[in-house]
Amino acid sequence: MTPTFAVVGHPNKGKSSIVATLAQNDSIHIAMQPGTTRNSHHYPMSVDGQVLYHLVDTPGFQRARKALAWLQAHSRSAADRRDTVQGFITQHQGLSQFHDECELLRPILQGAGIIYVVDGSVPYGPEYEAEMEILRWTGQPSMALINPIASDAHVQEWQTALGQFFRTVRVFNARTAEFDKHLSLLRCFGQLEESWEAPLNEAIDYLLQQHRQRRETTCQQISRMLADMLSHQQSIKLPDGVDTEPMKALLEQQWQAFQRQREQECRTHIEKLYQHHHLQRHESGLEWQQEDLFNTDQWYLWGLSKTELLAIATGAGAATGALADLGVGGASFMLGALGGGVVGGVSAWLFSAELARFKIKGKLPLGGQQLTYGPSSHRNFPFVILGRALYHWQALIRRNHAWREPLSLDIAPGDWHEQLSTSQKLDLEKAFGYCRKQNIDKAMPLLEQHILPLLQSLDLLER
Ligand SMILES: Nc1nc2c(ncn2[C@@H]2O[C@H](COP(=O)(O)OP(=O)(O)O)[C@@H](O)[C@H]2O)c(=O)[nH]1
Ligand SMILES: [Mg+2]
Repeated sequence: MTPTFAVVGHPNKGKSSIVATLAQNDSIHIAMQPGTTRNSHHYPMSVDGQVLYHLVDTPGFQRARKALAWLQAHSRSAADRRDTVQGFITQHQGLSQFHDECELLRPILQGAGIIYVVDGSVPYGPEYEAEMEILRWTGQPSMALINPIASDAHVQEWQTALGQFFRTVRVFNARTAEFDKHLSLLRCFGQLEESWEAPLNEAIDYLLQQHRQRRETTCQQISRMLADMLSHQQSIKLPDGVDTEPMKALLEQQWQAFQRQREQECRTHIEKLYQHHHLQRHESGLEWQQEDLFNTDQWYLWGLSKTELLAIATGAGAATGALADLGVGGASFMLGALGGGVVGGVSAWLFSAELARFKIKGKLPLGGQQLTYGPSSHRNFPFVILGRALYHWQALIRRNHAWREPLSLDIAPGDWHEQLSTSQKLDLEKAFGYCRKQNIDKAMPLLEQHILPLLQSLDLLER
């Protein structure tokens, strides 16, 4: 039988949040108001169609003391307690008085392990004891989780109290716990009952494998996006003799629209890969801070300092030493240095917004002329796209499925570019060059080869 865990406790302690996080399901209802979950729901955690374990989200206890009083009045000895709980469910089936208690106890009597959830930011109180006592009467394997919702002010106190009712007590923050914490919690679940150990260990192996696979797919997606964006040209055919000048703004706009749309497509794809299906719903409120792909003033936000942007533009770090020696700091000084011929003409438009150039081809076979914009020849543009993609991915993999707020990109992009050696930068430059020449087959393996280690370096599990 697939191991099943019923997540139970007081209303509004993060039960649904824990289920959402551990089942990687962002469609589970998480509410501000207590008591909105009225029935128990099973959520399977599956990888490649194989169900690894079930989590049951339950309503909270509503009348624990009264329920316990009923149980005590109907039990003769410890030997009949489980049966008494069964009798309680049968007796109150379909009645409103103990509806929530019946809902949460039923999956437990059907064999689920008990995960009792409390909030470590509020003090312990004896009113929880009736709940824990009822759970004990079921005789099912159990553990307690302290979810520090607002703070960890009372965690210590809870640990002491819970320790008297549960053999295993863990602190687990449903919203911020990182992936390795999920795995260690699952390992803990596997310890509750002998027959659960093997399936839970298998589940952990599957999840680790899935984690690596997703990272590899992300790498392919980002590489493909880079190739598409860097190779993109926008063309328009015009009759002979027509002035091409008025068409340029339109063409440039179309080119930019393609770039934005392609980047969005990649993001959505990666979000779906990580089972964040409802992120889009929040898109109206989605604020990508400082985010404008074409605002070159902001490019340094995407993981490259201006010095580095310059260094890359002048040949993959070849000029870094020279510039450092010069003590180059501000952009104006740098432009001065450029004017002085230190790094040559290639960087003359380094800080300009000119991402690509126009070409006109006359005398087309069927007559007319063709105006083309792109591919981008800007040396920094690919590094900016890459930085933004890494940034988005980093924010995404740190996001548990219990979050309902819009994805915000408030994590600094970090020093990803510092991971790159000069030869890697040169290789990436080479790949970007293939893209610009629309030689995607040659570009892809090089891109994938160098982007995967970048993803690994941002993955907390690898640290
Ligand atoms: N900051 C924070 N809020 C949480 C956490 N867990 C739950 N919440 C919030 O607490 C409320 C109740 O959470 P929910 O999972 O629906 O609790 P349930 O009633 O026990 O299922 C919701 O507003 C959640 O957003 C947490 O770990 N951190
Ligand atoms: Mg709930």
